[in-house]
Amino acid sequence: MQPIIYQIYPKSFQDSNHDGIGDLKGIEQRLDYLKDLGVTMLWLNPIYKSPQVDNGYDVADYYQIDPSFGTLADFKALVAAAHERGLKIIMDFVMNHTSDEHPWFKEALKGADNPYHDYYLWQTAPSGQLPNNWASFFGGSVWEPVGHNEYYFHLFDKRMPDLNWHNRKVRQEMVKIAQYWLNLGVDGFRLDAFIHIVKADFKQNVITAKKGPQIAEEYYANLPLVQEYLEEFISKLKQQKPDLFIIGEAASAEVSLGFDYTNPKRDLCDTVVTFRYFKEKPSPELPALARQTLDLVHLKTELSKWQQGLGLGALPTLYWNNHDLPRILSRFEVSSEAKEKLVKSLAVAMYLQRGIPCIYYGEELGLESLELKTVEAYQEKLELKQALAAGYSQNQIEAKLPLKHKMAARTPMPWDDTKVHQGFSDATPWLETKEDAPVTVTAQLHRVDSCLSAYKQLLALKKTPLFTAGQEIILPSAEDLVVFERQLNNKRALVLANLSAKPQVFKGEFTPQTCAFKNGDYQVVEQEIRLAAYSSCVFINDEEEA
Ligand code: TEU
Ligand code: CA
Repeated sequence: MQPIIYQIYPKSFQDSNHDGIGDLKGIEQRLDYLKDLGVTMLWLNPIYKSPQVDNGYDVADYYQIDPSFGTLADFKALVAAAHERGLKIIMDFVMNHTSDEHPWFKEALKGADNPYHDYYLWQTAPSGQLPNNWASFFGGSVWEPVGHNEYYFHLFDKRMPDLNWHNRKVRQEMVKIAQYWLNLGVDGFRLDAFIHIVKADFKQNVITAKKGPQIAEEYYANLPLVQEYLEEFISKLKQQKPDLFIIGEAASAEVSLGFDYTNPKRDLCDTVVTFRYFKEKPSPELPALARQTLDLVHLKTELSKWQQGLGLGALPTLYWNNHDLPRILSRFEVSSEAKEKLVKSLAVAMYLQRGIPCIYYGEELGLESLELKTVEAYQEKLELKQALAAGYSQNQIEAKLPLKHKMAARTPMPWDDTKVHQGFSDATPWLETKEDAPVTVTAQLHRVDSCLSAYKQLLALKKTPLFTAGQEIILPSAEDLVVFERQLNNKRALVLANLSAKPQVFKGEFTPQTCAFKNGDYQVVEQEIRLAAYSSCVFINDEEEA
């Protein structure tokens, strides 16, 4: 199965009950829009019952929908309505940790003799010391004290204790939860942070002269046993639903691990999301404030490694955005006139490659990271403090935050420029921006040259055999130019995208025939294709007819 995934951040997609929070009924109301866009699978960020310390990644009850999103009946209705339209639904599966409000953890806190104690990870340490110097991804130590020199382990927020996957009961519970949702009709899962479910021996410290806790993924990411537990988990689910779709979040995975996690000979992921595609160019600014400019050479190298390095049958994930990254447009210094052209060229450069597109809500409009109404809304206290300490003024910080912060990429979907809050809700949205988004669905829907129209055309092209099953050959090109060929039997496509403000030239042996997609301007002069700033085009040759 080769889906085209659309990622919905449920809080920000569509509110249906006037509380400013997106919900399941709201998503259901927008299914026709999604069908029309041409995507085939919806991934919902977590909607389980949760105190929302980390926007739902802190699950208090895996069997319930959080009341802010609706009810189980709403969920069933959504699945049915999606399936009626041929759209599949996958859920975010949070398997590395629970909320501290989960009943298992509340029981576990009662003491070492409680049967749930071993569902989590514990260590003791002499007074005034920590069990080791490993750092949490959310800042500070991974260890949180609970009295009597006892500590529990948390890789993310301290209110998100990590589960003990060595405990067979934990593994069984996780299978049971996934089976429950499969019974309700879901088509698969996005496995959250699965690479972290196994940790090294806690007795090991990171060797460093630096003081304080240190991030050290070698102790808590991609350890060999992860694959074993993953296979056990997925093989059990496949017994129930053989065509289940699994997309694993493998942020730090290199392509060789990508190969292992998607090995079609085993019951593992269908595809994984690596964060390695995107690298920032160095900047003199404090990291918390710098624009995350894209290193395109690095991106092209990584993409070609993933194209070549995955086993036969496994496909890379193709994406520009997700809820943990600044929106892609905010990584470019681009004039407002050129933005739409760039958005389309980015889509050409990524989604026509061999692999599984994963489109983040709003990107089809060219939505950017937006400035939030209050600094607190960024939820990044640590970096804010660092920036203030480094002498930046509050104003400087506020102006720069949207360039970097994930919360600025989670703003409400702009549906309608004629309605209050752009049609997202008639109440104040849970996350407020300083200004309305400069793009909306209604403004783009009937414009043939809008970003939205280009996405529709490109997704239709993507569904043709050449772009689904065709081989991919990445061609050498100038730094800001992406050029590749797709081949299937006698059909060939040449895809070119200029991601810069400068004109670019490609020299090749390809004789362009049919232009299947054009954005901006190009000229073919003998063996050269000249592309204007931010322009892109797709040529298709059918050699039988040539
Ligand atoms: O993100 C996890 C994630 O990106 C890390 O696992 C990553 O491996 C780490 O930062 C090192 O590179 C997921 C969700 O996408 C995120 O929104 C959640 O906050 C997080 O898990 C916790 O559930
Ligand atoms: Ca609502």
